[in-house]
Amino acid sequence: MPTKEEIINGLKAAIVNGDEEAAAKWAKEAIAAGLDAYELVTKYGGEAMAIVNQEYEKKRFFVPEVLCAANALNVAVDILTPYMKVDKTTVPATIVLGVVEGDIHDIGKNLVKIMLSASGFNVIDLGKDVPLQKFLEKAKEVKADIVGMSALMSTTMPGMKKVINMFQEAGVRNKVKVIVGGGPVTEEWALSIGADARPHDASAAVGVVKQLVEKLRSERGESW
Ligand code: B1M
Repeated sequence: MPTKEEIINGLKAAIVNGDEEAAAKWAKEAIAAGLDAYELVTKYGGEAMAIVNQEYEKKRFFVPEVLCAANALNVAVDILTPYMKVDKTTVPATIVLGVVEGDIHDIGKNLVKIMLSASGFNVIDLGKDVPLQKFLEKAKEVKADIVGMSALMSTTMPGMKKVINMFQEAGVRNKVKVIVGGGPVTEEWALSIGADARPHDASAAVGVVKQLVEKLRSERGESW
C-alpha cells in the first residue's frame, strides 16, 4: 500500500497534470488508507490549484490546462465527498448559495455546499454566474436564513455589494445573514460591504453559519 506522502503527492500531481484517471486512483487509495477526505480536498487540492495558478501566471499553463486541473480536482472531490467527516447540526436553516454574476469559478462554492449540506443544512444551490437579482428572489421565495455568495475575481466581487444593497432596498436585509467568500474576498472588504461574515474556507463556513443562524433566531425572538 502506498504511504500517506505518496498518496498526497500522487493526488497533487494528478490535479496539476489534469489527469482525471490518476486523480480517481489516488482518491480511492486515500480512502483505502483512511486519510482525511476533507483535508485532502481543501489543503492538498488547494495546494495543487495554487501550483496550477503559478503556472498560469508564468504563462506555462493556459485556460485549457487550468480547466483540466479543475476537472481532475472535481473527480477527486466526487469520490471523497461521502467520506468527509462533519459535525451534524441540530440547527434547522436554509441557505441560498451561489457564485455571483460574471464568475464561473465554482469549485470553492461546491465545497461550501458539500460541507453545509453534509452538516444538515438545507442548501439551495443557485450555481455559478448567478444573476444578482436571483439571490434576492430565491431568498424571498424560500424564506432563507442565510445568503452565501462566492467570487473568485476582483472584477466580480462588487456584485456581492450590489446584492446586499438589493436586500436593503427591498427592506429585507434584517431577515437574512449574508456570508461571502472566495480567493480575493478579505474579511475587511466583506464587512465594508455590509456582509455579516467571511468564512475563510468551506469548513469554517459550517461554524459561521451555525453562529449566524442562532444570532438571527434570537434577533427574531424565536426559540428552537
Ligand atoms: Co480562473 N482565475 N479564470 N479559472 N482561476 C483565477 C480566479 C485567477 C486568480 C487566476 C490568475 O490570474 N492568477 C484569475 C482572476 C483574477 C482576478 O481577480 N481578476 C482568473 C481568471 C483571470 C480567469 C479567466 C478570466 C481566464 C480567461 O478566460 N482568460 C476566466 C474567467 C471565467 C469567468 O469566471 N468568467 C477563468 C476561468 C477559469 C477556469 C474555468 C479555467 C477554472 C475554473 C473551473 C471551475 O471553477 N469549475 C479556473 C481556475 C481553476 C482558476 C484558479 C487557478 C483556481 C481556483 C480554484 O478552483 N481554487 C484561480 C487562481 C486562484 O484562485 N488563485 C483562478 C481552488 C478552490 C478550492 O479554492 O475557490 O478559493 P477557492 O475556494 C476556497 C475559499 O476561497 C473558500 O472556500 C474554499 C476552500 O474551502 N470559499 C468560500 C470560496 N467561496 C466561498 C464562499 C463562502 C465561504 C468560503 O461563503 C459563501
